[in-house]
Amino acid sequence: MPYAYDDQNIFAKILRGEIPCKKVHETERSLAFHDINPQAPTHVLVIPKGAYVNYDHFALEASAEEIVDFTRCVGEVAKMLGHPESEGGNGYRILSNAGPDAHQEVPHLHIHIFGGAFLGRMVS
Ligand code: DGP
Repeated sequence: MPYAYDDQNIFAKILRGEIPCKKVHETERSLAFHDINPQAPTHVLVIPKGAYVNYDHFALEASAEEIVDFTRCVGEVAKMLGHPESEGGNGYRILSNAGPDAHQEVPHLHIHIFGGAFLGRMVS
């Protein structure tokens, strides 16, 4: 089944400037902004500017330039926020929900970055 991207999703509207966001960082191909409903002291979302539904869509169909830009943007944001241990921080967590079993709410790829508190252990 081909990937079906809905350009009326909320992050597509943020990218088009139709609704506001609290921007943290922007690169040529990616945007990072604060989550509207933070689950940790730091809760930032990083999205590619391209129309990708989820991680597998992006990983399999995005260009090398988009993948490098997005991956770097996540790292840059973590660093800007001071969370990596190499920055004197205490660490952080990245997460991406894909599809109904993971309770993906917004059908545009986003990586959550959580930090600023002990985050507990995830199910593994
Ligand atoms: P997920 O369940 O992984 O699809 O998470 C979607 C996240 O998006 C959720 O943590 C709340 C956040 N969110 C939803 N609508 C908005 C919005 O309009 N602005 C911002 N900044 N975040 C939003």
